[in-house]
Amino acid sequence: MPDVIAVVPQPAVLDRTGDAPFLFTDATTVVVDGRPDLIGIAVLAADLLGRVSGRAVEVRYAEAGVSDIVRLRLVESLPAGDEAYRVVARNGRVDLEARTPAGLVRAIVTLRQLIVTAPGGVLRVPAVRIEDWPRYAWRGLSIDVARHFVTVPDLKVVIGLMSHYKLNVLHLHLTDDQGWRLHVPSRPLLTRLSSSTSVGGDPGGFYSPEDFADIVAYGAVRGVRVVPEVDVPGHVNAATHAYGELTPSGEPTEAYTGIEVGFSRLHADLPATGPFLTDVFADVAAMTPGEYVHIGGDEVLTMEADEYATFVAAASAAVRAAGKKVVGWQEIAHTPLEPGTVVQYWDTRVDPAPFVEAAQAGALLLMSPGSKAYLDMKYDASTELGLEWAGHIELRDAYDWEPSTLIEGVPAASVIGVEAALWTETLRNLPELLQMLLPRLAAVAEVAWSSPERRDWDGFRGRISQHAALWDRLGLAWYPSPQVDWTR
Ligand code: TNX
Repeated sequence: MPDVIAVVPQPAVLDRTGDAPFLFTDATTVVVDGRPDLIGIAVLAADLLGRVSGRAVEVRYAEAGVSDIVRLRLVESLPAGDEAYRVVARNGRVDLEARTPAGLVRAIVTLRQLIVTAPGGVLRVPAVRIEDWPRYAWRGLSIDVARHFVTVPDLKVVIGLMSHYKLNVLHLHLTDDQGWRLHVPSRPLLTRLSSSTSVGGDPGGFYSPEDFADIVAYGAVRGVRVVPEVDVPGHVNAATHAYGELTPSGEPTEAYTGIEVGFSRLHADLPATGPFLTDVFADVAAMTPGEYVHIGGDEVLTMEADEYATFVAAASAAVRAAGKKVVGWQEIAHTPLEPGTVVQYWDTRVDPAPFVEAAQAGALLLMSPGSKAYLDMKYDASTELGLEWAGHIELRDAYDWEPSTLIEGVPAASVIGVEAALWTETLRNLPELLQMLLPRLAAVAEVAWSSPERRDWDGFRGRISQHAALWDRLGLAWYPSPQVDWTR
């Protein structure tokens, strides 16, 4: 029986070369040139391969005397793009090549997925040649750490999973009515007074600037960058609870632990509001090495259009003044936007005209359709966790959709990518998060990475069925969708 090749997302080019397979043995060693930017990647490779193979893997800086080599190398001769990579596996050696360290991470996780346990317990990698690159530059996962806090260790597990499926953007929804989760030095009361709450009276928490830097660094090594979101001018009860000067009465609002949306708001005509926006976005931008900061902008149900537009302009100006580009939820498309602004599409029930106009004016569309990519939706009526406002999302629903034709009239070139979202009104801990993410995150990842002619449901179904063994080995919770014949 030929070895199964169960790489997810499906690579652009994958050929069986007919050589003898690479056998993973106690001698298997990662070899890399001793350059500072590559040593960290080599250590990551040794760790990831060690944990999937159950063998300790060493790192060396020369091939001499090594018999079963996993060779990491930066090369120029690859299709364009920072994340393109090549994997060539045969008896005795695997070559992992890319133009950048981020590309090498994509090669390493691919090798990890290629390892199969043959009868007798032999670990082997089929002899293949893979050349691969992403369809979209932005392949994200948004996590709501406001409704329920997600600790740094738990977030690292999620980042590892993202990296395993070649996702590259972690969008953190850091603020909402129920809690403020990032310490902002210029406004210390936000976390002092508004971080201990969560939905349903569950415990809260927040990230210190050091925690945030730790998350950013952990992601960076794994090819995942962080986009922080401070949601304004709605979803702000945590802010108005901490700073009464943001309310017309001057009195702080009560803490909120329910799950209604749309009731809280800032006020453009209060003197404290402008400085709040400027200082908060400046501080958040300063903590963010990535290009983008998200200003929220969703579900502002009690504000006139003019005042809303004033807020979007002020928040955007603060982000740009701090040297970052702006992302906002789809509602910002109703206001004038600078070219290059990213509009995150989520509610598929609305008129597409504003998105077409925004795209014509130079905005980029990020696709997070609630009915496909909202991984907090229930799988079916029997799912205990999750919400249902956008419908039920079984694995095939998360897989079978095409980003470039999702919004009629938006040109394909205006679509910057795809982002899954995980809102946490009902999700309280890591196993609950993982049950909603697995297996659907892998489906959305393939939508984002693989070109449409390489994608098909039956192929995906067959490949993903092989992944549960690793999820089990790593102790990750997952949902055994009845749409797949799982191999465990
Ligand atoms: C809509 S999507 C929201 C969130 C909720 C989510 C629940 C978006 C921009 N706003 O406030 O948590 O639905 O699925």
